Amino acid sequence: MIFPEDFVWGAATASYQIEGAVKEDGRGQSIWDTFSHTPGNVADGDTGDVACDHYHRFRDDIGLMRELRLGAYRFSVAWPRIQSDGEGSVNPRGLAFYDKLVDELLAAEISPYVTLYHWDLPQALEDRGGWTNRDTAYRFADYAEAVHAKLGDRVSDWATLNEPWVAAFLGYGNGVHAPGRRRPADAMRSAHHLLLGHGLAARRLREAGARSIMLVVNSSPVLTPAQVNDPSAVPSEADAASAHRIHTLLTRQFLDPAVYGTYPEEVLDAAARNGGTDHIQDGDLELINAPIDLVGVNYYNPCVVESGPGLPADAAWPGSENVRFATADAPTTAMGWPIVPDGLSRLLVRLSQDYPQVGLMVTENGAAFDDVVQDGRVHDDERVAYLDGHLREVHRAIEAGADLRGYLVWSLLDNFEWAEGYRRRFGIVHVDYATQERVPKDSALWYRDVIGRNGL
Ligand code: IFM
Repeated sequence: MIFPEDFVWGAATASYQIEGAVKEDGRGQSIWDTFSHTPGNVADGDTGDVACDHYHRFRDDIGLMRELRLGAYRFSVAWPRIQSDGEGSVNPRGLAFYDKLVDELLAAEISPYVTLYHWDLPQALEDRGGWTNRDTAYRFADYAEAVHAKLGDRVSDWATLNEPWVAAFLGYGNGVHAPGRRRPADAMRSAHHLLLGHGLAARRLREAGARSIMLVVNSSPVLTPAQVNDPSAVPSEADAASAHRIHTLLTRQFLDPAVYGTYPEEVLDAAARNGGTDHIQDGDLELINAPIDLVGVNYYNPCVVESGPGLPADAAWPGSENVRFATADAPTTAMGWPIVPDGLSRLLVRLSQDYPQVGLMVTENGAAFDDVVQDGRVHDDERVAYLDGHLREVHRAIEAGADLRGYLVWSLLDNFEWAEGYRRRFGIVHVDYATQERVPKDSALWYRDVIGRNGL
């Protein structure tokens, strides 16, 4: 299975999950600092204070990337390093870190893919309402422009937001993520303001000459239990309606406005029944509909649902009345997430049909397992099988016509897995948090060979 000649192979990380150095060089506080330091929010009381200490070890980490033959590295910029309070003057010491990172990557012939927002909102903005406040979208656009002004001469590939569904609905809906708010109405407002921030930032980036701009979403095919192992299974009308509704809330809520400048009716209806739609102002959809080049797809597992008459909406899913979230008949990762590799090809083919005017890139895919170091090696056969299975489906989607530009594994390093802390290891490189020693797992060596062959 050989991939297209210019197919991009790489790995992804995010600032708060790996950098540490939370008080260095003028970095302000983020909502994840506040949230993780609040007892009860994160497993084992873990925080990102030190994480993988990548802020100090990035040169060695790039050395590892080079050994693994990565062609691309997707990282995120910590907004509070650039503007400690989320607005106003730009902190040159914060920018200097990313400046060095980019130079070092380019020297190693690795293309930088910069994500501007991977959830570490400056706390000062949260204190003024966070993403429920329309003004945050405008502050985000200013920040995006400032980062582009520093890095844009060397970085061509930009992502505005990572997984706005997670930021809005886990952050403001069920409170599992920072800032830990639990109001469906806040989640709906936040989702809209995140999209507005995306559109405003995308326009500024384009005006400043960015070559490629993408929006990264967490997307999944939404299946009924029978469809998990049998794509041809025909669901009942009620189950199909539930699947359609969840697909709309998860994926179309973000991609329809970004790509077509429209909201699906179900989304407007969910907003109307959760706080109202006043926050959606005339002209917003035109702003959100800024031209983008790519949609970044983060895929881990399918979403499995069936209908359940009279069920109340899930806190993370306003608008999901009458839907029951079900389990898939499939093996699971250490996160308890079902492993369904062909969910990825089903998803990519569908997205390429629904949004044919944009290209696609798998910007995250990977799995957590309970890895152990034995005699200096990590034999993570399950992860190799997971990645192998999913890459076959990526290839299948390309053959089926999806305009798929690349694949980035999540993640380069074991890291701070949000509310799960450090106990969940997603890396292809093992990190010993006591010593900061890095050990490439068998999956990393396997991936290096896949990249070398440009195929499986
Ligand atoms: O670790 C996260 C990442 O930050 C966003 N996408 C999903 C990953 C695994 O949960």
